[in-house]
Amino acid sequence: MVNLPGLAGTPTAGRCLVMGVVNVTPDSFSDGGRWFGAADAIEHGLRMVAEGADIVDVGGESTRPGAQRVSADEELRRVKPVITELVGAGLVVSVDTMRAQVAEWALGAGVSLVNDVSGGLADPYMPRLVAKAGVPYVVVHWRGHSHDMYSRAVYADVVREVHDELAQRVGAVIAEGVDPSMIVLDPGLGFSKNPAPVGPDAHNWQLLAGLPELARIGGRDFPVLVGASRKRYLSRLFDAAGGDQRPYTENDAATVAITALSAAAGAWCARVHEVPANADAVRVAAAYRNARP
Ligand code: PMM
Repeated sequence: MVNLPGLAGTPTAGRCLVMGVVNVTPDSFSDGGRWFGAADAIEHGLRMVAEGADIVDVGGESTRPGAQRVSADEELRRVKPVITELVGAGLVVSVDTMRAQVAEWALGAGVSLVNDVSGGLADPYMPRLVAKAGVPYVVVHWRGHSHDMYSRAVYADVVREVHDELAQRVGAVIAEGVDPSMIVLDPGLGFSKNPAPVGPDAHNWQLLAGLPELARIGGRDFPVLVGASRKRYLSRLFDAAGGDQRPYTENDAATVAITALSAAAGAWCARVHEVPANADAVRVAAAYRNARP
């Protein structure tokens, strides 16, 4: 994997970056409703940066399993005041959206990168727009919208298939004009992945273990963003009965462990809900990497 490149518009820290999540949604699985009001969301973003986040990721559409889509107007209504204020405060802000219309507004407002969980599949206008803006583009592995994504969690070899599908997306977005040096790859943990903790269907775990392989496409090592925070596969790991009972908010310590492992493996950025311990973890991983022969 790439050793921490400085992508245009994002901080170069010599370590894995920390992206703090601001979901301006009433229904995200991980923090639904907590930051739905603009004032709360703005305060949350500012606090995360004070706690050590390098980037703040603002999204107005929930992608939790089973979620139905909101309109573009509603998505814009949610994110506009938050992005405006956070960019105005001098933060490095990314917009988490699958819609070119929302990304276009956000780019005009000064966001530094576009985080598209569909990797350009949900809106065919997105890659060209991002190419024109010349900002980093987070291309996430995705097989379809959230309302029925678990039906698509079928893989014979998840690392190879996610790699190959990401390679297709990389080819497609480059064909639309995106500069390869602006592409960040993301395995899309939880998106059409089985949350099983062990066995052949432990897709999220296999992807985490295979990050360096995933990132190498066409002889090039792309930077990788890992969005592991609080997700359902973590709950499943700790639920002895194999169900899904542990609340997402109790997965923060496990998230920190994943951040440390991913950062030690060379990840470019970790997207998290609770910043302080993850900000420590990326520094621990950097010291560990620097000490290696
Ligand atoms: N996951 C969610 C939303 N946005 N963006 C990227 N790049 N990677 C992810 O894994 C990702 C994402 C869903 O989680 P949330 O509801 O906690 O934001």
